[in-house]
Amino acid sequence: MSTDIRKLLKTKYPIIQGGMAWISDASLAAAVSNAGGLGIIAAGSAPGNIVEAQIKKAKELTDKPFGVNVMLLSPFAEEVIDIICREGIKIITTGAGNPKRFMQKLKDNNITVIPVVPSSDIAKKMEKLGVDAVIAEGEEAGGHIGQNTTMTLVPQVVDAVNIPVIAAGGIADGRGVAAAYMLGANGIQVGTRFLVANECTVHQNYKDLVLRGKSSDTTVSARSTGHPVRSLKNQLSNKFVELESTGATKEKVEALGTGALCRAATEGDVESGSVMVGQIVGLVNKEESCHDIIQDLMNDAKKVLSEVTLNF
Ligand code: TUI
Repeated sequence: MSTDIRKLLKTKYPIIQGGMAWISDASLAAAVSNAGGLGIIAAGSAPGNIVEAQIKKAKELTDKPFGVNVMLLSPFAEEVIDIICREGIKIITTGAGNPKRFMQKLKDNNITVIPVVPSSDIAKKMEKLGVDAVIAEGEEAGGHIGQNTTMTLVPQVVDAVNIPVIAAGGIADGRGVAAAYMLGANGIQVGTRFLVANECTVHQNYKDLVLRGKSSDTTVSARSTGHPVRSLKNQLSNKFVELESTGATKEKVEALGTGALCRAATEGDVESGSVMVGQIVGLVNKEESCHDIIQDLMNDAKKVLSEVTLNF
């Protein structure tokens, strides 16, 4: 399906900024929207009033549309949805669960719903719920992930559903964008590369590790909880290995993760905190504006596609 996703996103370019809890705030979201992509404020596990303040701030920073990412494991998901409706947000992405319980309210408020899906079965389930598109996110991504790679997930989701598919996980340059389109995607979501955007307010210690990190520096923790998370190897990830090898309860393993992303992202404690990044981190080595990142992604995708030669 050759849908022009820009019509659905109401953007100049077919690119969504990944919703990164504790990181994608009004500053990043507005900068991405001003640069022609769809900026996203991540609600994460924050209470409604915090998300509301970020929405109001983003409205001051941009007159372009932006969205909110609802992390469905959050105890505040329902009040965040209510604020989204009240503030007139017209597009949301969801992560870490099934948005079914909110669909009626979202549709009643004419909100475009784009859930992240880790498998083609879940993509089909989401299509039946009446979502507008899906983000097929491979396990290369940072943060909470599924078990399929982007390379295998995207074409299978494309074949499984009749709604637009946005590819995510492992995309940080024009080659990745071009590859996503070759797999049948109608658009792309980028997270890790925006971590080092000038407008991204994440702690500089976090940015420095992204700039220095290689793909083999990431690991997946907390598999035993059913909510595996990809992050950079550090003191915390070693503790997860230790704890999980003793057969600790799900509750104990989850407790180790509590507050860890906030510690890294806002306090800069990148040893005892969780530095969530995707495997493409090794390719991300330059701090620049959201405008320059988006221009580079789009222009380079066109260039590499125009230069493809199939020698067979
Ligand atoms: O949500 C993300 N990435 C995240 S959320 C997050 S905060 C967090 N911290 C600790 C534990 C859990 C979350 C950090 N990074 N990405 C989108 C995503 N969604 N990845 C995987 C999924 C997903 C998984 C299962 C979506 C749906 C699903 O099941 C739906 C169903 O029908 O059961």
